Amino acid sequence: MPTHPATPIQFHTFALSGHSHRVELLLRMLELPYTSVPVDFANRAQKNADFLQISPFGQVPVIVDDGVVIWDSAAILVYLAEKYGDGRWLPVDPHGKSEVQRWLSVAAGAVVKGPMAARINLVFNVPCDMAQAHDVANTLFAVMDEYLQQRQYLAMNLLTIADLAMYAYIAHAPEGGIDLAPYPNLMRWLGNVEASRGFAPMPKSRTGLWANLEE
Ligand SMILES: N[C@@H](CCC(=O)N[C@@H](CS)C(=O)NCC(=O)O)C(=O)O
Repeated sequence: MPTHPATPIQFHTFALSGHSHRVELLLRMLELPYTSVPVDFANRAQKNADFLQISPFGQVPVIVDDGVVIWDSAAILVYLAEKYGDGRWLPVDPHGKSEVQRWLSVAAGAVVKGPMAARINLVFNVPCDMAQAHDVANTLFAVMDEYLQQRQYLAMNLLTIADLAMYAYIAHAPEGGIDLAPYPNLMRWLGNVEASRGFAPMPKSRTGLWANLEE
């Protein structure tokens, strides 16, 4: 397996997208050469015919690596970890792999329905049932807080793509009006990810930053 691509990976991204941020974290932590291609969400460029050629749902993130196009953040994390990472980012043994997959599933489920939904409601004015989003988020955070009581990381107690996939929308949950203070173990885990080599934060957003983004 190559440890680096021959030419920089093209990374189609939007700066305030947690799905993009998780990919950017892995690109940085693996020290891979990449070129960011910002997608102009203000002008809905994600739904342009050209972009739909590489992303059929019209969403970021997408990467193009030596002509290979991959869309969907979980698919990209798995690809990069398998191709350029050592076994630590996505363990090869069945138990380790299943622990990572479990959190990738949560990142596409409760994280999207809870903290992400609440954040994009307040920041981008995307409609949602806020009470339900807060409820999903607080149930998720309570489960994670207990799970993390004796752990530093989510899967096999090692930094893996599971942590990167879960990080951004939880760290930015306060932008959706969700307080993280009742979850000290969860906050400690956020700090562990932030202390990792190559970490860079997603920019903070404020309420009403960008109304009607996804209309
Ligand atoms: N399942 C996808 C979801 C990606 C996603 O929801 N991307 C959002 C930004 S965070 C997007 O591009 N939204 C624009 C749109 O749907 O028009 C993934 O994991 O990559």
